[in-house]
Amino acid sequence: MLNKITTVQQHILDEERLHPGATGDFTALLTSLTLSAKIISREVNQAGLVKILGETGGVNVHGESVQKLDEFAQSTICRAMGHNGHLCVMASEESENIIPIPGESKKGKYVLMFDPLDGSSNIDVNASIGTIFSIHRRVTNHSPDGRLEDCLQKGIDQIAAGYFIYGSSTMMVYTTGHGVHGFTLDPSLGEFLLSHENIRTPSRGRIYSINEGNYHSWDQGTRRYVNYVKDQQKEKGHPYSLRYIGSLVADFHRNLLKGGIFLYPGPKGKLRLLYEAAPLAMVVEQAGGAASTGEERILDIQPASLHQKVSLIIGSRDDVKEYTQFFKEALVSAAD
Ligand code: AFP
Repeated sequence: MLNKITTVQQHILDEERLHPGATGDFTALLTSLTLSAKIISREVNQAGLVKILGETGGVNVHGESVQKLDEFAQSTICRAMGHNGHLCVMASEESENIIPIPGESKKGKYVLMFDPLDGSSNIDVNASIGTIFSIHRRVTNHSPDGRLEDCLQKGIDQIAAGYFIYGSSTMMVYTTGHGVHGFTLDPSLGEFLLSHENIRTPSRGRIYSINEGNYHSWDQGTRRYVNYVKDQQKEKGHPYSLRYIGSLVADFHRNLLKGGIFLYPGPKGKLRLLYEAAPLAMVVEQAGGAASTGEERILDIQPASLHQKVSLIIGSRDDVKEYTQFFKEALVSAAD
């Protein structure tokens, strides 16, 4: 028998039905998000044409002024999500402060955190980029408007998380805590269709992804770990292959499907807890993998500020576990 055809809307609706008393608001919320991604995807696919078909002064073929793609993605998500009545507040990697829902719009019970266009330095070279999102239920009830407190929630309290990847095709990967599912956009239909049901990441991979140029600023544990995965112990599957494009969604997505470990270690870390680390940590754990700073589980971190940065070690469970052993051993030997 041929595989069934399931759109992302049907899938979200089925997931929502697992929760007794669900109102349909959550389905509507995620549906609006898929609309934003389709608009961003269309723009990303035309990125190279702007210079060819557009006019000087940043005007495209439609006579519209050309925005930088990351600004475009940010404003598209705000326009699509700010008026649907399901959110009380948003926060984005591109905005310093929380993004209130416009005054005239109905306020809802959900909070949206997002990185509108992750890996944007890759736009000009046609490599994959993505949008990362995370949804929480609001925790304040002082007024219809959400507050900073609603945004500063632990990853463990996310009710959904995922990403869109604008690559050789556009995909949506998401979880609501019942496994991880992937959908591929059929541009001719304008629909995301279920293509990767119940994704499970291998418990161990043979890929490591890290910016090796930063070697001299890494902590001792990370250096030892990276030297270890590059050694010649064939019985352990070493040396691992290095794959790193510098676009977190693309590096993460490959490792999720094939197995592997992505590392952006300290001392300060570069990646943002709320817009990058926590959403992908929920996805990877739901797929059977793990995410850690080396010292603690990403999902257990209580955010202190909107743009807090963390070290991120994420991917196959056994690889992440092995890294944390190296990291902790190095801390102990430094203390002795
Ligand atoms: P940009 O959005 O500025 O390209 O940053 C991308 C990113 O936040 C993440 O997607 C990459 O994994 C990481 O930075 C790459 O950082 P390095 O360039 O320091 O390796």
